[in-house]
Amino acid sequence: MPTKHKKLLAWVEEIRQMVKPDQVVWADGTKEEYDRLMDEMVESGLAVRLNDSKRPNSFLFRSDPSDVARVEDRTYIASRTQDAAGPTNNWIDPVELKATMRELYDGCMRGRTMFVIPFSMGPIGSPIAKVGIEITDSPYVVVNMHIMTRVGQAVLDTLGEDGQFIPCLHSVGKPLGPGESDNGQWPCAPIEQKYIAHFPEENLIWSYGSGYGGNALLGKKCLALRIASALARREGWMAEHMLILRLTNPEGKQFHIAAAFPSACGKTNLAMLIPTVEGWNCECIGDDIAWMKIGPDGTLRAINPEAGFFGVAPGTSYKSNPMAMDTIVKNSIFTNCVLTDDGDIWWEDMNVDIDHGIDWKGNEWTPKSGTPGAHPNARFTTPAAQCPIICDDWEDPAGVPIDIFIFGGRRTKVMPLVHESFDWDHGVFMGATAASEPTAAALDVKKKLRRDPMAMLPFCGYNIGDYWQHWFEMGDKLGDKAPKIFYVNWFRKNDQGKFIWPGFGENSRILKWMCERVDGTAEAIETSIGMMPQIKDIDISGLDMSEKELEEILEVDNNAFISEFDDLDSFISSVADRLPKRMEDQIKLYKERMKK
Ligand code: SAT
Ligand code: MN
Repeated sequence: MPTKHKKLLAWVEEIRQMVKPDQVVWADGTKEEYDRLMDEMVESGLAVRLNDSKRPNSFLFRSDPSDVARVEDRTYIASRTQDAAGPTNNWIDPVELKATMRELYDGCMRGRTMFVIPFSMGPIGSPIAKVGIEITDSPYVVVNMHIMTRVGQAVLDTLGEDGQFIPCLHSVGKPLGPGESDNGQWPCAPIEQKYIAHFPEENLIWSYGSGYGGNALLGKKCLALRIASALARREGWMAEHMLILRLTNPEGKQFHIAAAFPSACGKTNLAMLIPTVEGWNCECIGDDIAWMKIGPDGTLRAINPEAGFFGVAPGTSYKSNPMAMDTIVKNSIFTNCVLTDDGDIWWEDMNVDIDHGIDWKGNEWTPKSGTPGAHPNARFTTPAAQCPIICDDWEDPAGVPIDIFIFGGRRTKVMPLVHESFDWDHGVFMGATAASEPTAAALDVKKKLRRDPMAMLPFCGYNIGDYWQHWFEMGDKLGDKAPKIFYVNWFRKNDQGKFIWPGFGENSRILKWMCERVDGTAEAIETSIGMMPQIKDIDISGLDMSEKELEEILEVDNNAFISEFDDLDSFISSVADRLPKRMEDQIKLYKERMKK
């Protein structure tokens, strides 16, 4: 045994007896382990080794068509009371859920290896980091965890004999009979047997039936967001669905930005932005999750708890995100992408032409096939350290001081390009009422417009009303050191259905305005939704865009917002008696401003 931690050993033994694997293997996080597991998966037909001269040490996996994204309908917060989970979560009684899941787990690893993965979210040993132990029967999960987290003996060493860890149990939910194998098929359970379960009061995660992404790599959404958000509230810090980046202006002054957008709204692209504005520089710290604590100097300090990027592949190109393209050149895992005839990967909007390949379902494919070659939620898993613009301080255990929060979503109409909150409370309101048109990252979102508070709708592990209250209170604690809060929408379309704002690197023009607002050097005018730049405040020189178009996306149409009052009210009323008084005040003020 690689550890003397009694509680850990007891938990591993308890699970072993329940799931009845053929063998137990403790993951050590080494390259030898990674290579061995990859060799086995290639051998068994689950993985394809890509052409080494094109993409060294990289692999392609194809999942089951029923297992391609997070399943929000099957994701549960099993707190003792329904009220603790609140209106935005699926709640089940924890006792009942455990009974149901124990039955599923009973013997579920027959014919398989049970891996025990000690992992750290955050640099090993950092005071902000947390240790998790994932038990899984998926070697695909093990190799992904190698990239996405810090895995191995060093984690067990920091844990010592009685350190705290978060137990994360995962099974693909497909036991094998004697002599049976997966035959190269992605193993998973049918949808009605999938459970992604969180027990926030026990810091416990139980996942069953899915092998994909956030359903199975339990360090990410399950631990670093759902469990951590509940922990953070109890302990007075923040676990947010935010990228982290550093911008440096021509004078060398640094600004740190944390930005929250729903899944698949371009967070990874923004995190690796190459500014088009002269003299400004951007470095990436994280692309998905920020853990933030108030530091000794009173500023809000952020770390990226992850070690890799699990990014949406389709749409990633040298135009949209050259730094991601240069990150995934080697040592990467691709899931549900097209396999090209020369043994490389491809996806839609990669800006590369191919005329034939094997699609994500394993079928012959050409651009004329009439179906997407890559699944819209196809992903790459790649080490953060390989990103050419990864910030030197990205693993600094003390974190970076956040100056700016950005909220946003995908709206083709109504929401203008950018606005700034009047104050902290107003900024909390802006984040809380953020709305977006759904993307491919969740299988089961059918609504046209979904309110996605702070982009945490599927990730807040407790009552959303209490979460907003926690935000208000963090503002009180931060006082004049609180970050400024902005809201952006890069996705406005014109009447021909074309995006008006060019986006990508050009977003730096907007970030620059924000930094100058922090410095007090840029102007803004007061509107009904917040402080906004005027046309003259945004430099569009060199852009293929007219002043008239800029005017269109900076317009605030009160009537359009008023027409969404009903939607806002029904969302807010779901929070019922957990609605913070300060949020009520903000809504009143907002409506008054709209009707002026
Ligand atoms: O939750 S995943 O990690 O699968 C991806 C996402 O939705 O952002
Ligand atoms: Mn995300």
